[in-house]
Amino acid sequence: MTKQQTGVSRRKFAGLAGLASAGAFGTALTPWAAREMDARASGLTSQSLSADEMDAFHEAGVSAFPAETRGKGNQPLEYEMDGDVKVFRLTCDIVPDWEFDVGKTVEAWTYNGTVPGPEIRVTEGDRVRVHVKNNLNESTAVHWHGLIVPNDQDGVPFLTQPPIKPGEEFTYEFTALEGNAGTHMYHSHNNSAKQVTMGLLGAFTILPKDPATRPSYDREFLIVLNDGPIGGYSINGKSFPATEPLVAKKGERILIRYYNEGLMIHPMHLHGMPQLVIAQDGWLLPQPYMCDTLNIAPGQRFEVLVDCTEVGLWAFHCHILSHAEGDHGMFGMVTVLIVEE
Ligand SMILES: [Cu+2]
Repeated sequence: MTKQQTGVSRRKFAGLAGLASAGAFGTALTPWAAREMDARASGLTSQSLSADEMDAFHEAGVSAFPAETRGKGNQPLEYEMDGDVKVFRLTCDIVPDWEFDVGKTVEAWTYNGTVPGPEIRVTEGDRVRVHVKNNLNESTAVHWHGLIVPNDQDGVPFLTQPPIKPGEEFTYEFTALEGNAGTHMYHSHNNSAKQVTMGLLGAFTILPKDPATRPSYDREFLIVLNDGPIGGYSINGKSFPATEPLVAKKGERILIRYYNEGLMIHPMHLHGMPQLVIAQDGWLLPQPYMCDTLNIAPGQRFEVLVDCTEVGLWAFHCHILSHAEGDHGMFGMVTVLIVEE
């Protein structure tokens, strides 16, 4: 199995999509972003746009995909060994200009400067220690969502621990229990409707000690959903066309790990090939099932396998359509599965 792929360039995507010559996009991005922002600022609606103007906005968005932006979440969090303990460090930091779409920035509350925060990845049986430093101007705490931990490590202020006040540090320590493998997450559990949606969230993966206990795959992708103040409807902290495509080769089996860190449900619809749902909230299903649209509620995680049998550019989006497309084209929870020959 391999870790998440590196991105496909905008130039390459334009070529695959049969859009105007790839070279034309070398300078298209900034004018597109400017035009898009002007249009929204001036309140243009479909009533005031001609069909050609609407088409131009839609084409421009796809042409800009995958648009490059500053900052990338889900990067593996490095650790140090202290004896047999894996020691991680998280710092809660405010980033004043998280770029969720081209030229569009917003204040984000982050772990280690990105949304989502870095991915913590351990193996069943690992002893884990996480130092959390709070550089926010309000208290926080970290909850290990989906992990079976001792009660005093569960991260709920006043219920299981004192809050981590501004400037303070708190250390969590627990064992990733055998049997608790799967797709989990970590996030703030203090003033959480604000702190989580502002960006204090991340993926926590527990790999099985024995790989044979879970289905195998060729590549994997993380899709962290959010619907708060960080750019609205987002995938991995970005809004289309700044989302990343999933890129696979024909014949490969990919694993998609979903996480809903938002406040709304998001039915994620993949064109072209079915999703085989194998796990919910980390737990392997006794009977995997096929679907093309998987509804994901806040707090839920799912693992699905997709057999990439069909070559092409397959739209992949939330099917609450107002989370994905408007008069000015696709935005928000939209990406593309690219299956290459
Ligand atoms: Cu949605």
